[in-house]
Amino acid sequence: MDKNSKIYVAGHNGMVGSAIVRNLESKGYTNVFGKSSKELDLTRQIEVESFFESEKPEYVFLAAAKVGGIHANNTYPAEFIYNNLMIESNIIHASYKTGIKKLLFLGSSCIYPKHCEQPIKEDFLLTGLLEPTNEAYAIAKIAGIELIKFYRKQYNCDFISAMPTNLYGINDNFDLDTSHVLPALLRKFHEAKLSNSKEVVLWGTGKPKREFLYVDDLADACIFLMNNYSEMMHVNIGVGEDIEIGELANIIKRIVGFEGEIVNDLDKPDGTPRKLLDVNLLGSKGWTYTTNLEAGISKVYDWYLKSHL
Ligand code: GFB
Repeated sequence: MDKNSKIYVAGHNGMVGSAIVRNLESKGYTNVFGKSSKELDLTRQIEVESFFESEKPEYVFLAAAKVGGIHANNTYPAEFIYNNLMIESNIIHASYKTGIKKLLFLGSSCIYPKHCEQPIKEDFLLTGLLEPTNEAYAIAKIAGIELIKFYRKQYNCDFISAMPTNLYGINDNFDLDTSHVLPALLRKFHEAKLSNSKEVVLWGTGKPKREFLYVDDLADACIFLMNNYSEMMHVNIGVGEDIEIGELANIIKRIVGFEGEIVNDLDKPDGTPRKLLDVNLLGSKGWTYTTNLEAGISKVYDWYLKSHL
């Protein structure tokens, strides 16, 4: 990408898209733009095609998606599969039709089989059954990877895919029904501290392990890939280590300064036991993360205090 290339970030108001915009602007890219969902409904093919025809972006970051935590994925599977299939199909096809220079599609580590060998290498995709709580979302994201692969194969499009591990950061969703674990726990511990509650409820056993990547690191990796990677294989993005949810809860409890107890709600699902990514492919290209988990959580908590009070 040149500093004045026309760059469209689909999903620029979300946690990932806004981090990509921040990173591009900090690197001196001057022609970065997005469209809100009110201005452009990405599930409508006609709207997306006429937007691409008139705007003619050169580079596209496909960070628009319907996303959510374990409960949202499990409760609204039709919405997760439909919206994600439509958004990615429309953008990828319109990008092909208007001949853009390059596109990066973002998936998720939940595309891999539930009982995958760990750490998970890129080529373990489609080697086993998926985790049921997020099967709808995973199938949509797998379809996105395959679209990217086959548009490259048949039409020679320079389209690539990146698979981030569990993400967190500023502009995250803090709604307790639909959020992921990290923002949910930050909010629960914070509110429990303010109200002098004796306990905070942790869903499930606390035993599953998750890998967490700060969203500004993810954005940096996406721009790195856009500038340095043009191959068929999707690329894992992560930190290369994971922790138990119970341990994560203790870290957040300490950062927030809550002094009560943590109790488990065993009626809530654990989800997949573990999904640690093998990040050697990205490492071999020369990229690694910089924000460690505690520093990242502290940044998000500072931001949360400023923006939610
Ligand atoms: O982050 P999370 O919702 O999603 O949950 P997944 C991770 C783990 O944290 C699960 C536990 O074992 C949850 O039961 N957990 C404990 C909590 N307390 C809470 C809480 O208060 N809220 C939430 N949300 N979880 C999602 C997928 O899976 O991860 C998506 O459903 C996507 O498709 C995303 O892949 C990255 O890591 O289980």
